[in-house]
Amino acid sequence: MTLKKDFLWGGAVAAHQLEGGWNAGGKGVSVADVMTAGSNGVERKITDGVIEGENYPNHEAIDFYHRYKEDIALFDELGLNCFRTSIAWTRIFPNGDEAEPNEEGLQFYDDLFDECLKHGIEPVITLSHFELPYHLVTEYGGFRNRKLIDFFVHFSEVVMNRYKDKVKYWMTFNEINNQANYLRDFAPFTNSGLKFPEGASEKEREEMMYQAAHYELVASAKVVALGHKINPDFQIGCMIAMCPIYPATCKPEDMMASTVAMQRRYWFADVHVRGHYPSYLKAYFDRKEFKLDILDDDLKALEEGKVDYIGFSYYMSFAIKDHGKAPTFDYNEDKDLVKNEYVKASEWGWQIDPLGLRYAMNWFYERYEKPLFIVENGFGAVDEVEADGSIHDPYRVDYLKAHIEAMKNAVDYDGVDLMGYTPWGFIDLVSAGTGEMKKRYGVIYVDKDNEGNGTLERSKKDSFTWYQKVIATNGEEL
Ligand code: BGP
Repeated sequence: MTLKKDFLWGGAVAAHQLEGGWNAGGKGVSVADVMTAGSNGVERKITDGVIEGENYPNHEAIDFYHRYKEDIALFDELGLNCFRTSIAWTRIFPNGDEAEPNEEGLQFYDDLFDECLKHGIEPVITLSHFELPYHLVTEYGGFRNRKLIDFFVHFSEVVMNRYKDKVKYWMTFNEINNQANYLRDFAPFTNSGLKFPEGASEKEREEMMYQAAHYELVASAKVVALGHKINPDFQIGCMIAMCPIYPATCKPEDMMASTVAMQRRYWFADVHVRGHYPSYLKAYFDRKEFKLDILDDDLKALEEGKVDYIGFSYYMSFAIKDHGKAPTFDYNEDKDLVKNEYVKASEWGWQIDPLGLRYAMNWFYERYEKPLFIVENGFGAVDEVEADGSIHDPYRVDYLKAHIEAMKNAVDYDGVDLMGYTPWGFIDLVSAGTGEMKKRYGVIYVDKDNEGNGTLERSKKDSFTWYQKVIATNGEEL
């Protein structure tokens, strides 16, 4: 048998993309709650507070907040032994900076985790999944402010203490490395809540991004060290968005461009796992003359808070071409990424590359020799509901199957230590990037459209039965 006997088979979601109940039970407003829907290439808009009449898809999402019992019964039927979700920070601390937590919010997750455990499903918890309390943005400037370290540590301490006997697997910041690619005001795919001052130059934005990233990494390390004190059995990981960047050709300059682009995106993992900044990043900070607030105590905290495992998402790969400049760390990958003619892409342009998953697993494992956990993978597509209510989604099965095969090869042939696999959005939910419902990842269908119409009723797609069999055979039958 390729995979471990206790392999974690699950599904992944994030609180703000499925719970709804955005102001229920004393919950405060998060960054995700002030983002309007986007679609057809139009980006999500960030409003300055919640505006009457705007469409905020996260406000209702798929109403998991009220339907979680029925949903968890379905997850059990699917055969999941773990369920990855996040704790919405604003349910526990509505503004993010309070001293005392909101008991109603804490109780909600107690009930949710009890329900999971009753069904033999282990919760896998992300502490921050693009859900920063909005108040921390308006009042403090998000993670540009050192104070956010303490707020995050306090929130984490409260929930880790409260759920120490119910949750064993934790992750700190979802896809912490995304911010390397989004140097614009608090983009949907980041946790930092950065709002750049008017007229800030590219260099200034970049410097602020590194500052925020540093504070997040220190906060994460402090939480890892604290979590290990709260319960030595805790397994606490990081979470990296992994899209390998191949050289477009074997031209040496392309190869170097790929190496440098990988450093620029994945240095976050170096800090999480090794507990210190890599040489190439220190050289870059010096060359750019960034004035970063990095204290000796911070460096000590990084050293003392190394993660136990590497959680990562994998959806696609990229390719990069040298454009005549010497590849340095400030190489502009946005301009230099090229289409890879050897792979197909999804309707949203995400390049489909199952072998890239095996490549990514090898990249992580060779570099760090730490257990890996694939905590997101999946295919966003438009599904058609037949007249009889059935949903045939062979494209989704093809995608997942090819990726699970690649993952098994990494375990079998390359000896990678793999803890589990939790496909993204295994129950349809709101897309983080676009705010759409029509970009579906689920093996469970949810009746709701982009405009918010629908009964919210759940039904099984063909891929449900397929994934059920995969789990039941521990990945032997694909
Ligand atoms: C990851 C995020 C998820 C999720 C997924 C799919 O980057 O961690 O929150 O949404 O991407 O992206 P999208 O929803 O834009 O299709």
